[in-house]
Amino acid sequence: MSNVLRKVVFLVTGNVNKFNEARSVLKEFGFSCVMLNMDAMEIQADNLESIAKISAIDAGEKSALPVIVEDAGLFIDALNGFPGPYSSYVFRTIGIKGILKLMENVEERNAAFHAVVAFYSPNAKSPRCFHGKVRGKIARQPRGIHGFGFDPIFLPFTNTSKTFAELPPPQKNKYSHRAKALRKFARWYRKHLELVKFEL
Ligand code: ITT
Repeated sequence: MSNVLRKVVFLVTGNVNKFNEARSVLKEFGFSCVMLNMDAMEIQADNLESIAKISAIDAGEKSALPVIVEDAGLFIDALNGFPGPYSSYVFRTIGIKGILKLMENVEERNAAFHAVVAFYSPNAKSPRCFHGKVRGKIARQPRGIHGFGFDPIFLPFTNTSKTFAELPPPQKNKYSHRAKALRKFARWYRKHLELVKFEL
């Protein structure tokens, strides 16, 4: 039983797109991924790491499982990093339209997606974080049908002719912020599995 569970990563999220992206990255390392859609505490803070850590501790303690939480945001240079850690709220309120409005007549369109994966196990106690980042530009118009959130207006520098939403999921996963953070986590987790004791 426990050997099977050692191959499982519990991702706490309510976002099925995020889960699907994570699942295919973790599969590269032989891990299965289970979506834990639970009510974990989400604090409002000005950095992704604090948000991810607090959620991971809360979810790990409530579920008595080793868990990861992945928190991400879009940081736009010309807006001093806005919406950054407030991306979820901004997406739900002003959305892509609102961001494009704020960027009207702005020539400097550089931006980055950042992701932090926080791992917490009730046995290991202190959470551990892994970061991923991808730089690009904010498009003038939304384009594409894949992905989620701000993907239709993000043109990664590695492929500036296509937005993230124009790339099929395996291509976004080649160099997305989320994939980079998850790969760092997965490499570390493979080596440190003895920290995790399953009590199921
Ligand atoms: P959970 O907290 O339940 O995991 P969420 O959708 O709220 O799901 P985040 O807080 O990590 O996820 O992300 C905040 C917002 O940032 C999210 O709602 C999107 O609008 C945007 N975002 C994050 N990652 C993205 C990505 O890969 N592509 C496009 N937008 C993204």
